[in-house]
Amino acid sequence: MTVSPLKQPTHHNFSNSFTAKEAVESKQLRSDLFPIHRFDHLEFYVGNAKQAAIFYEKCFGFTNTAYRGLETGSREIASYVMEQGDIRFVLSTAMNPEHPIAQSVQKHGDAIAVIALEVPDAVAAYQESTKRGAVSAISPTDAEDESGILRYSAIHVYGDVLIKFVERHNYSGVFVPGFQRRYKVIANNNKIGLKHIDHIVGNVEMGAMDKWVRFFEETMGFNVLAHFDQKAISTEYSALASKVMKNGTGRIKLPINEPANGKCKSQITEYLEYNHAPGVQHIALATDNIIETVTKLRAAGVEFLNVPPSYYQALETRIGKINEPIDKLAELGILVDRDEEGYLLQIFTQTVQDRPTVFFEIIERHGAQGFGEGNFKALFVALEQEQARRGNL
Ligand code: TYF
Ligand code: FE
Repeated sequence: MTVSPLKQPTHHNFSNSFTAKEAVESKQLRSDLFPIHRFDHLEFYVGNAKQAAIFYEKCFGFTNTAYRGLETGSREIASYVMEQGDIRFVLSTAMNPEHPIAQSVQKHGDAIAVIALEVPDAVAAYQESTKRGAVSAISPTDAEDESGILRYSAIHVYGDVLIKFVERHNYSGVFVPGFQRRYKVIANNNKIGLKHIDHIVGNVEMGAMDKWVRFFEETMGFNVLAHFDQKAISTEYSALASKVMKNGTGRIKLPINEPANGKCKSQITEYLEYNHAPGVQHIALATDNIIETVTKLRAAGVEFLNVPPSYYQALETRIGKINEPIDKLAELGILVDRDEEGYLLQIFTQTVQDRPTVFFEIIERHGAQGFGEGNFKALFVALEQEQARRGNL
């Protein structure tokens, strides 16, 4: 495999420390500055990728499709590509303490390091975003092997997270150059039914949300799809404000949360304290049969947030009639919300590492394009109970 840089970065403004004033730019830029096909993958930096791969395989139903490590000539990094439906997670770990992945794990614990987007043109995505102020992380680079050329580039987003642009139309290999195919089908791992990434939520410091809203508007051409202010989603409960950014096609949805002042310590503040930086808080994975998916996840040992039984007594008054077995939803702890366009079913896992940082949402949409606003109160009460159990309220 050969790797060659294509071009040097241009000027930049959107560092993690720029001020609001520096970020202000004209709003005429807010339309697709460059197309994005889909989420390409999410890369996790972890302490033990071999064991994490087994967790995502046995508990979440992913299949390990590609690998790099000592056996394949990768001396510094081991990585496992885990796939299910259109979802691709890459679990990476370092072989020595100076490696940036080891440094990341020391600071954040296991965490999401890269949000990779598949684009038709990784040079254009890089140039369009950096010339509007995105900070360069990786200038356009070609990686080549016998399966073709994969082109990529990356910019910095909140915390230590990168947004990577991956152009793969000239590449036919299993993942990217340097990886070997490793297709293992495990009898019980292909029926969980997770289909695609619905949204990926970032937590930023108090007061920083609007800066990152402008980052997505100005450097990536995203728009605000929805916003939830402090009053709407908090008061006595774990307080936060949230704005949902989406790209032109609406397929890429990246909400941003910031802590707000409430009676107790915000759940976002708790995240920031343990992640020691802003970063990715939750990944929503879509299924078209949430009852089956959650039944299997629970059977495999995945733990979810518990909502009080009273939630289900009040349900039909709140959302009206839906064609779902309410008793089954109650048994599994699945939440329901409705908006003008339809309804959605959702549930949240407990955090998936020792630090109270990253967790998953499982979501099934029936028309509704929202995020479960009607569930925020019940959800935040449940989250607050978990915070209390950790002594962090
Ligand atoms: O993505 C969302 O907005 C919903 C609700 O800390 C939510 O999944 C928002 C904040 C939070 C947990 C869930
Ligand atoms: Fe969500």
